[in-house]
Amino acid sequence: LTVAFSACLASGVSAQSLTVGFSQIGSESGWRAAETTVTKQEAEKRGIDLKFADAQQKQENQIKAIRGFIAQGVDAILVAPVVATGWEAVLKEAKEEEIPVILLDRQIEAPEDLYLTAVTSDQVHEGKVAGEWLVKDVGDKECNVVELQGTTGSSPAINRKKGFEEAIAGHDNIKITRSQTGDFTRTKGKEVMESFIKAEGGEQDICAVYAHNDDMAVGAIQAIKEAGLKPGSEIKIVSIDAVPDIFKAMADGEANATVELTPNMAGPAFDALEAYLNDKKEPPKWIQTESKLYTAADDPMKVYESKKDLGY
Ligand code: GZL
Repeated sequence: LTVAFSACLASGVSAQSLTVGFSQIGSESGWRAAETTVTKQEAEKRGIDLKFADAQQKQENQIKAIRGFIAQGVDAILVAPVVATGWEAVLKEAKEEEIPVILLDRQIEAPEDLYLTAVTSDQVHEGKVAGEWLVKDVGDKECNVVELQGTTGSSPAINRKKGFEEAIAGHDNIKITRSQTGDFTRTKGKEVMESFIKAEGGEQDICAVYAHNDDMAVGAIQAIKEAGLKPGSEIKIVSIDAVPDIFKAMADGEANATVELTPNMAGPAFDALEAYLNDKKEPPKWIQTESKLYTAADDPMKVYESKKDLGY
């Protein structure tokens, strides 16, 4: 047995590889698909046995999956929480079993001792960067903005709205005249934009679209074109994620700006987890990922080429 054990160590395979459960929201957007791809790659790199569960954007499915992971006795649980509330009971069950939980890409309203850390961007900042771009682009021209919100009750939807409103505050020429959830999907983004155009009329009433993610922006672009209007010029398009297709739209002159969100939340999460399990190192409660503004001036097709094979 000793020989086998030392051979195992010698081969660099960790004596006990970790088993981690991952409760993923779904595949509502290109960005979410990329996050899943990258998380599986990061687990593979570390010899982590990843148990994956897709919740089709339903919180009750996530809670069921987490209970399943606890019953399996996994070493840790990753959760991308679809909404910000309703997690305390199930996280207490994980804590009772001493199974650390790490949040990916969205925050929750719960006592911090119920999770090891949250790996997310600063979503208020993302909304602010998007708003500041529009303020600069519009100058003192009158500008009615329509807003496509993310999933109702999710931290990105709450925070990105807050940040954008902070950026346009004090610029009375810029107003959000319509705001509705498109649930982070292209289909809903298109449907809601069609209803905005019907309600508001053409470009004379809508100067810009602020979408909480690129997928809803891409849906809106389709609706604007089908209405015979020009996205990217008559109606400016600003969103968040920096998925490949928004750069294709920029190259076609149909989109204007996006704020990048890295799909690699799992790398920092697994690093923090291993430091915690191996050396009892407590990570900060928030590990913040970077945000970067891209506009049509940033060689969009080059950026598209650099991202197109990353699993979006
Ligand atoms: C934000 C993340 C959002 C993405 C969307 O951190 O939760 O969820 O911006 C995805 O594309 O649906």
